[in-house]
Amino acid sequence: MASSMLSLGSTSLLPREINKDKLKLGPSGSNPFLRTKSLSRVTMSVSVKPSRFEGITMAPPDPILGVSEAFKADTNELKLNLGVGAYRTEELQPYVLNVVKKAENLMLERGDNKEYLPIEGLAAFNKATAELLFGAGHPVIKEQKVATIQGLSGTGSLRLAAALIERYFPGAKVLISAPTWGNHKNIFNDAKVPWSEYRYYDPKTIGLDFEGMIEDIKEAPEGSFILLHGCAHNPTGIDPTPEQWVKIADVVQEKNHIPFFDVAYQGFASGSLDEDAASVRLFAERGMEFFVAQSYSKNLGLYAERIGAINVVCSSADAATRVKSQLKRIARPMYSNPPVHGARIVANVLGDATMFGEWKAEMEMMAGRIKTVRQRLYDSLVSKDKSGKDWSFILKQIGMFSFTGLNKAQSDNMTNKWHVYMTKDGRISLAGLSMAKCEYLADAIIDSCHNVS
Ligand code: PLA
Repeated sequence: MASSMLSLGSTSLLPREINKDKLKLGPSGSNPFLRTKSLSRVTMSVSVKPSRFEGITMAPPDPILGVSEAFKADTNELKLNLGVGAYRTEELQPYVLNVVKKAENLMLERGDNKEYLPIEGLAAFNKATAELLFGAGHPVIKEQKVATIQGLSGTGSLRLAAALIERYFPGAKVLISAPTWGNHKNIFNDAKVPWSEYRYYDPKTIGLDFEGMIEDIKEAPEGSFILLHGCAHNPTGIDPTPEQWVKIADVVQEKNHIPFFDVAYQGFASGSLDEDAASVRLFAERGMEFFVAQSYSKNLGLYAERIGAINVVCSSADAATRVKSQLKRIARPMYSNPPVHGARIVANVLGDATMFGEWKAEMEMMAGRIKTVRQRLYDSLVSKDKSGKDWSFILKQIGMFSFTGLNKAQSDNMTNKWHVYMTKDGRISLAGLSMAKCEYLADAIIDSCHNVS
């Protein structure tokens, strides 16, 4: 089309004369991309390559994944990427678990095919993932009350559940913690599910605002969905205590709310898969109906394989069958069926006692390394900072992240002056930190904290 509109010289046609009927690019029919110039007797029409997408403005960079893009563009050798929650070795290299390589080798040896999976995903994966969450032999599993379908990791699984909520609970609100993982809001916005926040983090105590949380959950309209981080709350690293979980379950039950767990770090918080599933299991024991999204990005290091699941615990096997059929109906027009590779890795690792043991050992190693750098960062801060500031909150936080309390200007200083890349809410991923870099990071934090307001 572009070439037919470009003509130079005295024979050129005015834009209005070209494709008059075909070009309906503006309200008046004029083509905004054609510019006409009159040079004495020569009329020249030059077309700028037309785009139908002029109305599409530039989207802002993603607050988390955009940080990795900025990091890549920085050429300074001191640079440190503490933005995305991705595990790195002490040498700051990505890590593929040995047990994952072993499972992949097995798959190659077996010559597994590349046929489509069913819409709900790999059966062996769905069975194993629900068992990992609730514990094999749990009544909800034995009585077939869980609708599990494989999702595109945690994000895709959350999105499926959000679509189910939008379709079957019109107008119901989802309550999310303030703050929460940035993408939660996008997921519910895109699914057209209304949400509001419940109090969670108290900047004064750098701890959990438990009273506020309970009050807000109590005040939410009956039958709301309450989004809870199963363990290792992102971004704060602050989890309720077991006693507080009991109270949360009490109010959720009292108000007939529907819990919606996001379990993205099972095994990464405490190092124990069972301990990290305790919150979910507490709700299951009460016979409640609820959602659980799972991810294997972090605990099995399968980030790019996009492997996770959505589980809906129902009060009967019959309800679970119906819910599952509707989840499949949502998935089919979105992506048809999920990828097989990651599902096979998880199914192999979880389904083999030896490999399962190897996985646990590697996960403990990863969780352990994060704990060690957490301690080293704390030690460096305490020994270098002469202001008397209490840094003990760093040790109290758990999981991959530390919520430093640095504000946006201070976080900008971390990046612009120190080349430390982090999210603007003050979160740093300790999984991307090495022992060798702790002192440098402490210097950057102390400078940003005391010299920038
Ligand atoms: N839920 C929470 C609470 C998360 O922190 C993340 C990932 C996910 C779900 C989804 O991960 P998945 O889709 O890969 O399974 N959060 C990361 C990455 C690690 C991200 O933002 O996508 C983060 O840096 O916060």
